[in-house]
Amino acid sequence: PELQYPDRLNCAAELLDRAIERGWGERIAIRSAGAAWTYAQLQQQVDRIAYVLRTRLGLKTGNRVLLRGANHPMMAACVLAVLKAGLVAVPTMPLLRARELGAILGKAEVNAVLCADALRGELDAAEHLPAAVVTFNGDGGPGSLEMLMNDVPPGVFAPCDTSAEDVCLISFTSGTTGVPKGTMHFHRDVLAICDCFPRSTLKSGHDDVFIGTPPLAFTFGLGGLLLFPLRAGASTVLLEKLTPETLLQAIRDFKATICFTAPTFYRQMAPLAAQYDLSSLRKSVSAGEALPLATREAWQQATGLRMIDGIGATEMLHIFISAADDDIRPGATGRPIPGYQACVLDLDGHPAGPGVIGRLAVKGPTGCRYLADERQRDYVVNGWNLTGDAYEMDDDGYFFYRSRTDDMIISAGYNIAGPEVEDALLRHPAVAECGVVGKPDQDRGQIVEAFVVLKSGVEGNDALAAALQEFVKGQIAPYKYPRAIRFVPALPRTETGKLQRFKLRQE
Ligand code: 3UK
Repeated sequence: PELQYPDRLNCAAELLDRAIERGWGERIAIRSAGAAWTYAQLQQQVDRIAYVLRTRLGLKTGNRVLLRGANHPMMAACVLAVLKAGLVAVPTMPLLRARELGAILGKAEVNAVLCADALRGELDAAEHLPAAVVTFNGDGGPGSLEMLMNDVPPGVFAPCDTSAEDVCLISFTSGTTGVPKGTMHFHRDVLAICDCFPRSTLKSGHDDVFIGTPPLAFTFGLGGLLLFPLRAGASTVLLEKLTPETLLQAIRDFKATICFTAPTFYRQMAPLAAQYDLSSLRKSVSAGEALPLATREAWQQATGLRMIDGIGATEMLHIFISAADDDIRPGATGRPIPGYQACVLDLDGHPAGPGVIGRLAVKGPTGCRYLADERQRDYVVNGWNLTGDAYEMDDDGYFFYRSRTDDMIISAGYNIAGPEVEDALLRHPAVAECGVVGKPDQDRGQIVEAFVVLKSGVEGNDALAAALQEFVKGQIAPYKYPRAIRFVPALPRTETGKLQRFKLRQE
C-alpha cells in the first residue's frame, strides 16, 4: 500500500476535513440509538470541542487529555477533537476503577479530562486528577462540555499544524500481567492502519455500515468503529452495553455490513443467528484472542459468512496478520497484511522455517513505543516487535496461533497449547465456554486443566467429565487431554473479551 504521508500531518483533519472536501458532508458518519450525525455535523461538533480545549481550557500542543466514555457519538467527537487540536488522546476503558485511573493519570501526566457524566464517579476518587475535568452527556448544566460548546463562535476550527511523527495517542494495554503499559502512536500511524487492513481485507467503501462491541478506548474499537469507517466515507454505529442478542438486533436494524467483535461474542451469537435477518452483513471480523475453529464453523453454518480472523495488539495499534477477503485458511490467523512482515523465531532468536513453533516477530508501518521505556527492549528487538505469542508458519506462509508464549503448558516434556484443547472441548454439545491452563503437578511438572462452562440445563458430574476427556482424546493427541476438569458458572474475562488465564491458574 501507498503509505507516504506529508511531513506536516494532522490525522483528524485528514479524516474529517478531507471528507468534507471530497463532498461527503451529507453522508451519515455516525449512528447511535437516538442520533444520526452527518460528516458535516460531526466536523462541526469536533471543531467546537477543539475550540473549547484550546481556548477555554487553555491547552497547548502536546498536552494530554484523558478520555472516558462508552461508545457514543459524543465520545467519538471528543477523541477526534483532541487529535485535531494537536493534543494527545489518552483513552481509558469504561470499567476501570479509581486506582487504575490514578495510575494512568500519573503515568501519562494528563493535563485535562473529558469524561462522560455516567463515568464520573471512579474518576473523582482517582489520584493525580488535573484541575480541568469537563463532563459530557449529562444534564448539560454549567461547566459541562455542552455548555462550553454553546459559546463557541461559528466557523471552522483550523487544525493544529502537527508533524506526522508527533505523538497523538497514548493507548494503555489491559495489563493482564501487571501494571498497564502506555503505548505511543503518531499521527501517521493512525492513517497507516486505515490504509492497511481495511483496504486489503475489508475492501470497505461508502456503502458500508460498521458495527461491533469493542470500546473506542481499545485500539481494536477505535480503528474498527471510528477511524476505518471515516477513512472510507462509510458510517459507523456506536452502541453501548451490547449483548449477543442486542448486537444481532442492531446488525439487522441498522443493516450493518461489517461487524467487529471478539470470538466469545460470535460463539454466543451463532446459535441465535437464525432468528434474525442478517442479510446485510458481508464481513465478520474476530480479534482480541484466538478464534477456535469450532467457533468459526458454528458462525459460518449459522450465517453463511466466512469469518475474518485478525491478530492485533495495542503496541502495534491494530491488526497486522489476518485472513484476507477471499484468502481464508481455516485454523490459521492468516498472512501478514500488506505493509507488514512477520516471522517465527526459534529458541536462538533466528527465523525458523515452516512447521516450527516459536515466538512471533512483526514489523511494519506501526510498532511499539512504550511511554516509560522499561519494557521497550523486551518488545522490540532488532527492529522486530515481539508480541509474546507462540506461532507456527506453514509452507505457504500462513501463520497459525498456538498460545501466548508464557501460557504454553509443559506436561511430562510435552508442549501443549491450551487453545487447541479448548477448540476440541468446544465441539462437544454440552460445552458453552472453556479455558485450559497448566496446573502444577509433582510428577508431570504441569497437567492440563480445563475450566468448563456448560450449556444451560446440562449438569456437570464425574460421568460428563470422563466423557469430555474421551471426547478430546478422540480428536487430538491423547497426551493433550485435560487430566483435571472443573465445571464453573462463568470464566474470568477482560473488558476486551480476553480470557484471564492467570486467574484460572490461581484458582
Ligand atoms: C492476542 C490474538 C490470537 C495476542 C487488538 C485487534 O487484542 C488486541 O490488543 P491487546 O493489546 O492484546 C494483544 C494480544 O492479544 N490476540 C489478539 N488478537 C488475536 N490471539 N488470535 C487473534 N486473532 O496474544 C496479542 O499479542 O489487547 C486486536 C486490534 C487491535 C488490538 N489492540
